Amino acid sequence: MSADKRFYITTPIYYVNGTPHIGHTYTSVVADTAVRWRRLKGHAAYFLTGTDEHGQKVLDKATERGMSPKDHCDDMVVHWKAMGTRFALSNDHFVRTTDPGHVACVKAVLMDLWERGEIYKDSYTGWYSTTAERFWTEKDLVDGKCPDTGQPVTKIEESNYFFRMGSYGQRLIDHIEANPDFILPEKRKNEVLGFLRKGLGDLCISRPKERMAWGIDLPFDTDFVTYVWFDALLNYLSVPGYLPGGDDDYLGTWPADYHLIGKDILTTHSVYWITMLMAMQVPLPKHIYAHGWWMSADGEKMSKSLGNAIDVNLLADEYGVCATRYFFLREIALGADGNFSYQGFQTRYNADLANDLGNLAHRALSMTSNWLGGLTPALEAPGELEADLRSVATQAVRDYAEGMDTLQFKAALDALWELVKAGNKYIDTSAPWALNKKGDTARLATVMRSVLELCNLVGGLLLPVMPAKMEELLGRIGRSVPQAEADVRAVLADEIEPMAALDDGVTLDLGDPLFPRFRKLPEAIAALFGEPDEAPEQPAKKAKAPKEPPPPTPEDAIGYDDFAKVRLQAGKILECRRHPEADKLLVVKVDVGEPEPRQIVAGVADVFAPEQLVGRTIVVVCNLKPVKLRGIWSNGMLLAASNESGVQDLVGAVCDPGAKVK
Ligand code: ME8
Repeated sequence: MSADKRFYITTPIYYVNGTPHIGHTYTSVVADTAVRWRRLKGHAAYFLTGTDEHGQKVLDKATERGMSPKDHCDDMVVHWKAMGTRFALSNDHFVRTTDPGHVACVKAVLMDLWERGEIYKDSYTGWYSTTAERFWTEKDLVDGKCPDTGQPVTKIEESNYFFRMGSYGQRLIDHIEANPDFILPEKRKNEVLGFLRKGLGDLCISRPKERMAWGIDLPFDTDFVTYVWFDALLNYLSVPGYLPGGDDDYLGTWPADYHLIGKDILTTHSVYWITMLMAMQVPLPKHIYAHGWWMSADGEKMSKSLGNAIDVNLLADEYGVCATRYFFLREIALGADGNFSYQGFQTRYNADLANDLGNLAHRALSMTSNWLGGLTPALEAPGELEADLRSVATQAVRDYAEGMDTLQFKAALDALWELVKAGNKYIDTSAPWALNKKGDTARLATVMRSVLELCNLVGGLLLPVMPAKMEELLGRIGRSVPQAEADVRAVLADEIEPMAALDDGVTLDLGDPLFPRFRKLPEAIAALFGEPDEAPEQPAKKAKAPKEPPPPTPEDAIGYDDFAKVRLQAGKILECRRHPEADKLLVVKVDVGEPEPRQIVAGVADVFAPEQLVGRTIVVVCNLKPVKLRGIWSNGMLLAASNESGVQDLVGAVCDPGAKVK
């Protein structure tokens, strides 16, 4: 396989001092989608994940549980492997840093660097942070505490071994500057450059056993164990089979295309790891991609102690694994932070999966079953509408592929959803129900065939994102996964046009809707808050268009020009608190796509507690004159749905803040 068809992606290896949470699942799902996409394209793609089992944090947890560190790790690793099974992770290997092969590699690297003078012994006085597992100098401390974790530090004087990291500072700066996409996104690159330009010191890579003995012995001094990061980072090379002085077999996989990490571990990867590789004289990885953090709906860091942690297994139980994977990838661009709310999750689920994609599939299957005997019809009379749909598909495939290749999953899915929406619009415009009534079977067959082709194309393209659900969709239209993958490859290689893959006369399987709509939060989730229902769904639109007579004009009718004066925009609620002077009012901060959020005072405190609104995307009247309401400025108005008994819900939107509502 040529080098440009090889792909190697890694996740961080996770500490086994706790069980997996939303952040870990997120990183892993992102990496899994990237690797599945490469495999779909026919590349030899390798995906590595695993657990980081040495060091102080893990030792502390084992001690707390009254277990030996290894027994503790063996017990905890089960949860991490279970996350993989649950979320359909297709990793080629699961590494544990206690694996003998990994330990042997770490020792060999240390010995080689020691023999070549890259490691030296020195005595050192510094402030040690147990929580960050590193030393700080006096000037690094913030109010006498660890600048990273805010926890107390202890002054320690001891002999240790150091890696000559500082001698690679300039080379690292040069490399980053010469390779602008080495550290992504760009703002992370700038952070690393800023850090490096302050001057780079050497790295303490040992811990005396008398202080912390849970780690890999230094091969040249067994009174010490290896610093956990020096050990852990090497997993990316120990698994491909790297050994200093050995043959170059590991180059079948290495260099990694992407080290996918959270922004919290940028320095260890882009500085420690890269300078280690420079000293080891090993080629550097192609990209380090730091993604953002999932925060709670009100923008707090999630933690079990704050009670705002999200149980991803609950999401998977209630909405499905595939929907959870889809949400992660579509909701935020890779690199950005995201605020998680269950309501926001469900809104996206209903809009994108139940409505857009689910409807497309259900309409294709049910109309073909009802009117064409449930067999894939022939493309009998293609015309302009089909040509238009095909050109939308061509563009969407191009944009989707570009996004998937570069880990821009949100952009990729945005592009594909243009096609899904175009497919639904095509059905509306073609009106197959009218064709059926007229007995125009040739046109009806053409329309249904086109929509089924679209389902095949979209289903194949989405396999990396929602593997099980898309397999189900493809099965319904009589297509196997390998067939759909071959179709995608043929389209990407311009061997066939999009939407020209299916065979005539294949039996379809209607089945239940793929993504059933949720009218209210599932009970198990609502129970977390004691929470309200979603706004009731509008009755389904009748398929049949109304007959001609003009609708009655309301007495208070306005022309379009008047309506156009009202500037309606989508807005995301960032903060919400009670008005200090009025029981019925809430003070809301809304992102409407402007540089600063707007403050709006809204009379909905009877219906909503402030925390229920944070994270929701709503419709805002943006050109109302600001007014002061009980002493607080209100700059705009939220649209709410009401009946005689008062406000029922806010009018929601599923789009980015700032989008015009017309
Ligand atoms: O740092 N949002 O392990 P770790 C998004 N063992 N991602 C999050 C997150 C959040 N709220 N919280 C955690 C370690 N993550 C080391 C790594 S690698 C050689 C050693 C994800 O268990 C994110 O990917 O603390 C982050 O980098 C990783 O979990 C940290 O996992």
